[in-house]
Amino acid sequence: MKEKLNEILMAAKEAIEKAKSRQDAEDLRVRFLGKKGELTAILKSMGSLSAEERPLFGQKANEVRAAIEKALAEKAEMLKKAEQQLRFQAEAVDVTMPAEKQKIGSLHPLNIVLNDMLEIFQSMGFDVVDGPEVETDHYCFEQLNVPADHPARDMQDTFYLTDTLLLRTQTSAAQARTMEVTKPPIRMVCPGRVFRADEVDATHSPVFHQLEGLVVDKGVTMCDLKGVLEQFAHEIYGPETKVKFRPSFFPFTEPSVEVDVTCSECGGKGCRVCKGSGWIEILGAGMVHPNVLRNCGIDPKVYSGFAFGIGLDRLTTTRYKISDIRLLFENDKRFLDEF
Ligand code: 2NM
Repeated sequence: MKEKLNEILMAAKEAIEKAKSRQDAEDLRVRFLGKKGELTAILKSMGSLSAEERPLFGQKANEVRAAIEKALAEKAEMLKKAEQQLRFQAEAVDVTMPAEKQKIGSLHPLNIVLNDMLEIFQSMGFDVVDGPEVETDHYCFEQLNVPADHPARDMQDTFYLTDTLLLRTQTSAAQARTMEVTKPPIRMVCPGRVFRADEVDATHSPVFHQLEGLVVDKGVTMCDLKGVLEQFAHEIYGPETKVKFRPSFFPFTEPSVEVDVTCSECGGKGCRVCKGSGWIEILGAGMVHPNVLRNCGIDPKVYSGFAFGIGLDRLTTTRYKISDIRLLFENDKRFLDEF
């Protein structure tokens, strides 16, 4: 029977050695030490032993039980440490790994172009002025010498909110407001959204962007206009760019001009972008009409001025080779991410 006890101890030690999980260890505890376990079974057969043998056997059985318990406890501790080790490895954070790239916003292409333009004009001493997008026909048309029967005032072309309120068709409405309350010299640019009832296609949008400029002072001439706008064109398109002034007509200026620059795509040779002409129209300008100055309370006999209007949208689409103006307004993240 003593041998039997030794066999149980050996078998238990071997099995415990091989246990791979805490559940395995628990199963072994039941198998060897449980109520129906092997050690209990053999203790139950103690009755067949003699009175001398019994205490010896009992002592030996207790030693075996203690040894198995100790082996199980040690194994359990080992398995717990191993499991912990695995968990630590799985949860480990490598603080030397490069961080995930932070996504920071970028400027909309229109704002990149606008910032460039504002910097150029601010460096020439222009103030930047804001105005309301909802305007009156008084400031948008009357003060700017646009006659009542002018097609621009038609319902077909302008978004009217009421008889007299409308979405501004040009930012110069804000300049009329400034002229009314400011004694010259005035040097200002007005950037902003403007609205016209256009059909939408790849080159037209009912919402677009302008930057209009105005200079009023004593003795301002067409030479000043040419100098400022040539400087602007050279800074935007490069110093080798040629600039051409063509006679034109606007109700708010007299004389009026349109300004072309040599095509930045082909350098003036003629290509698809400039439709073979070698030139691209970039802005309209002129000497402020005496009626406009007078309407706004400035004496045209004392003061003169020049003004200009530049579209931002075409400048932006040609600079970044954007094929469709609608991309500027759709807020498609894939498009915006390219800037
Ligand atoms: C243009 C073309 C020519 C213009 C006129 C004025 C103001 F306020 F002085 F009357 N501001 N901007 C103007 C002149 C705008 O856009 C193509």
